[in-house]
Amino acid sequence: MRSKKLLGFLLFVIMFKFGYAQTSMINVYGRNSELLNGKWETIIDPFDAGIGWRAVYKDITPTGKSDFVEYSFIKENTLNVPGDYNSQLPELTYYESSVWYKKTFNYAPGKNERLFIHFGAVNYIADVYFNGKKLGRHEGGFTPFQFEITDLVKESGNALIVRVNNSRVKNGIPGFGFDWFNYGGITRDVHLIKTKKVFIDDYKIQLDPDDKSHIIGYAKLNSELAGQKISIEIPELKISEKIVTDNKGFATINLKRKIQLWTPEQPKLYNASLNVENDSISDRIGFRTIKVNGTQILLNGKPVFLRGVNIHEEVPQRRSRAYSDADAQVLINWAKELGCNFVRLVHYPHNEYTIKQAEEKGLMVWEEIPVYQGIDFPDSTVKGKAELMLKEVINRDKNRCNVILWSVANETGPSKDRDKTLVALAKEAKLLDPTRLVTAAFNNVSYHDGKMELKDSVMKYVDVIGINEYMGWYTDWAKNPEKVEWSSDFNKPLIMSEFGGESVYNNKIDTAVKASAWSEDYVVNIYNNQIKMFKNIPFLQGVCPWVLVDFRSPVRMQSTYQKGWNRKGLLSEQGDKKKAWFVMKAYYDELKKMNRIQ
Ligand code: GCB
Repeated sequence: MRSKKLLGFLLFVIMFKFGYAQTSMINVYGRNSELLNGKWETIIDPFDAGIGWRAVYKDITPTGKSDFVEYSFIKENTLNVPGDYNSQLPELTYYESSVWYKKTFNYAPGKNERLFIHFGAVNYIADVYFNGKKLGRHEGGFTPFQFEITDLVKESGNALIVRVNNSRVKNGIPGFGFDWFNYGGITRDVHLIKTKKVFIDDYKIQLDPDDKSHIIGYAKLNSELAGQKISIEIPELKISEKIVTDNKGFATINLKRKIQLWTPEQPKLYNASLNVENDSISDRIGFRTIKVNGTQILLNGKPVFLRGVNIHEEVPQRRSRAYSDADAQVLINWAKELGCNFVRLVHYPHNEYTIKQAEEKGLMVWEEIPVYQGIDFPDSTVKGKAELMLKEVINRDKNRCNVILWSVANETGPSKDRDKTLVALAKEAKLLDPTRLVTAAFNNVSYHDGKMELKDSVMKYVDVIGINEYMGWYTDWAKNPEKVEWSSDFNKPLIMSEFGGESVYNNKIDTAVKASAWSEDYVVNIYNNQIKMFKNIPFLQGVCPWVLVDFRSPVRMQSTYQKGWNRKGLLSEQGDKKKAWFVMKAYYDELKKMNRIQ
C-alpha cells in the first residue's frame, strides 16, 4: 500500500517537472492579449492513432510526388474554437475520444516581449505542441493553463497543435460517471498574451475583513526582482499609488479610503489598473466582506439569506457548452428574473464570463470543483489532481468579490480516503484564501427520532454546510413536511444546495400524486412542501433549487420523458417556465418582502 502511494507521488512529481502546463497568470482578459479563436483545422482520431508513428503533431504535409504522408491537417476540416466538438458535427454527438486541433498564426515580435499561449479550458486532457515541440499536458476540463513560447515563436507560419481527449477516466476528476453531458474540446477562449520581460503575474485587491475602509492585497512579479515600482490606480477612489517590490518580487497593498461596498442591490465595481514598466493590467474590483457568525452568513456584516439556483454551464437550446459573454447573460438573466441574489455554479468551475456577469448583476457565487460522486479516492493521484484544480480556480477568481464560497465536493460517500481528501481540500482552500467561506454539498442526512440529522464527519471542516436532499422525488417524506424538523450538532449555517423533481414542460397528465408521471403538478407539490419545511429550519441560510434549466445527461435514459435530459429544470430546454418556477419566484418575492435578506 505504502509503495503504491509512493509510486503515485513520484508520478505526480515527474508530471510536474516534465511537461506539465503552467498555472495560468490571472486576468487574461485585462492584459495585452489577442484571441486565437475561430476555425481550427481538425483531425478526428477515435483510436488515438495519431499519437504513435503517425505523429500528427509533426504536422507534415505531402508536397512532392513521392511524399506518402496520409495523416495531415486539411484546411477544409475545421471546428470552431471556443466550442465543444460534440455539438458541432452530428457524428461527434456522443463522441468520447481524441480530436487533434491546429491553428497557424504569424507574429511580429515586440522588443523585450514575452509570449504565452493561454487556454481558458480544454476538456479533459490537452497535449499541446508548438512548432513541432511538445509544450506539455494539462488535465482537467474546467480550469485555465498556459505555456510560454517566447523562444519558439517565429514571424510566420507558427503551428499550434493540441490533442484533446474527453474520455472519462476512472481516476479523473470527475470520474467515470456524472450526471451532465461530457462535452469535449477546446471549450473556452484561447489567448496569446504579450508581456514585457518583467510583468505582474498575480495580484489580489480586496477589503480588509475587519475594516471596511481598508483595502489590502498584493502584487507579485513574475520574477524575484527587488525595488520595482508597481503603480495602482483606482481613479474613482482617487487612488494613484506606487508600491515597491521586495527581494521576492512581491509588494503589499495597504490603503485607506471611503468605499462604496458591493451588495446584490448595488453591485458597485471600480475600474482599477496595475502597471509595472509599461506592462499593465486592468480590472473591475468590488469590495465586500463575507463571514459566518454561528449559524448566520454575514455579507458586509449583515445577515444574508441566499436565494439561489443551481446552474450548469450549458446552453440547452443550442445543446452545447456555454462559452461566451452572450451565453453567460442568458443564464444569469434567468437567475435574476427568478429573484436570486446567489447562484451555485455546478459542478465544476464555470467560464470567467459567467462569474463576471454575476458580479456585474449582483449575484453572489458558489464555485465548485468536480469532486463529484464516484471519485476514485483510493487512487494515489486523485488527491493531488483535486488540489491542483482547487488552486487553479482560486487563483483565477480570487479578485471576484461576488465569489463567496469555495465548494470542495458534491455528494461523495464517506470513507477513510474520501474523508482525508476532503479535509485536505477544505484546509487547502482556507490556506489559499482565508477571506472566503469553504463548503461542500453533502447528502448524508438521516431521519432519526423524528428529526433529520446532519451526519458527516467532514462537516466539521467547512464553514457552511450544503445539503442535497430530494424528498418527494428520490425518497418519500418521513412525515408531514411542515412537521419535518432538522437538527445539527454543528453551530454552522446550512444551505439546502439541491432539492426538486422531474417534470416535462406542459405535461398535464392529471396527477399530482405519482412521481413517475413527470407532471408539472407533481413537482409543484414537491416545491410547496420543501418551502413549508424550510420555514422550520432555524439554521437554514440559503436554498438552491435543482436546477435552473433542463440539461443534457446521457445517464437520463428514461425513454418517454427524459430522452437524454435531466428534467428537473424550473425551465424547459427551450426556456419555457414550468409551474415550479412560479412557486420558487413567489417564495423569493416573499423572502425579499420579509427583508430577511439584503
Ligand atoms: C444530485 C446531484 C446532481 C444531479 C441531481 C439529480 O444530487 O448533485 O448532479 O443531477 O442530484 O438530478 O439527481
